[in-house]
Amino acid sequence: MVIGQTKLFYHPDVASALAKNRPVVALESTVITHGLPYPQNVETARLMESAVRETGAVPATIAIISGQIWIGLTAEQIEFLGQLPHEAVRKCSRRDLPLALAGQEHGATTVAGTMILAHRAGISVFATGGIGGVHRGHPFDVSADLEELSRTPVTVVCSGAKSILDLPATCEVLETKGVPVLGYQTDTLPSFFSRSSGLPVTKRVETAADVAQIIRAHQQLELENGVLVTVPVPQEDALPEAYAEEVIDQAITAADAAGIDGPAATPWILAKLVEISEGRTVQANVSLLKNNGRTAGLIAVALSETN
Ligand code: PSU
Ligand code: MN
Repeated sequence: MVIGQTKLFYHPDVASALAKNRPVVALESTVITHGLPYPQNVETARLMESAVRETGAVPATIAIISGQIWIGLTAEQIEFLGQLPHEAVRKCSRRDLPLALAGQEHGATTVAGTMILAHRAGISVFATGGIGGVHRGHPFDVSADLEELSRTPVTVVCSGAKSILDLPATCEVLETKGVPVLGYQTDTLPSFFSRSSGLPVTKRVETAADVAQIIRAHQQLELENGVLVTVPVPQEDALPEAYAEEVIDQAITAADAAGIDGPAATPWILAKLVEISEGRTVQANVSLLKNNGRTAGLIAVALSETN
């Protein structure tokens, strides 16, 4: 039997950075194919990669193209994925990866899928927008992202989770699963479009070097779980809390009325939010993605300096 022989295909810049132990930041691809509308999705992926590069780290956007796992995409590959209709790309969490490979399909990796492949590639820092969690009103719809955070040692830099989720329940699950939730210059968990959910984080940190020290201690303990770093959306692009709550309520009510659940729920609600807010949610989304790319870059650089 052949085990552990899946080939990873690397962008040359990523291969060379990894070979030299230079800092690399993984980026997910579901946000490109299922999270934002075209062409903002492609533009945002590009801006996020630039934000990582400006810190001195190398970005590695992860996706599956025709059944091949790519660690780092070219601009052409990002454009190709970004233009595909949702239905042409499998949204890949842990359970979906073998299906995409065996079927030689195109696959976009979620937070869970990206963590698995980043870890295989030897990348320990990953930036995204928001993680999945426990869905509001659907306590048994728990994202595979939470399970992955409990079993794969990658640091995920994000802006918390959207309040399309039950945030207190999501925090409880993270605690049970042993995932430290660090607040980057904040005492409270950010709620994606807004800077605070009011819920406390496990520990506030001030700098990338502080985060790097915690990651290093975590590695020395050989803990198998992940670490979550939460960064509030930049002030100037945050949506007023009451407004964010209002559009989210409307989107969830519409999803429930339409009978949408399972993996389709998050992309459906995100698209509905863009529609209801007439695009206002997109500006906040793009802004926090760039900022998280930059923060993850700073953390990866600080981590490489603690070697
Ligand atoms: N939250 C967002 N934007 C996204 C996602 C979550 O604000 O694009 C995506 C991420 O890829 C995340 C996934 O990992 O949705 C979670 O989906 P599910 O709830 O089906 O696990
Ligand atoms: Mn879900």
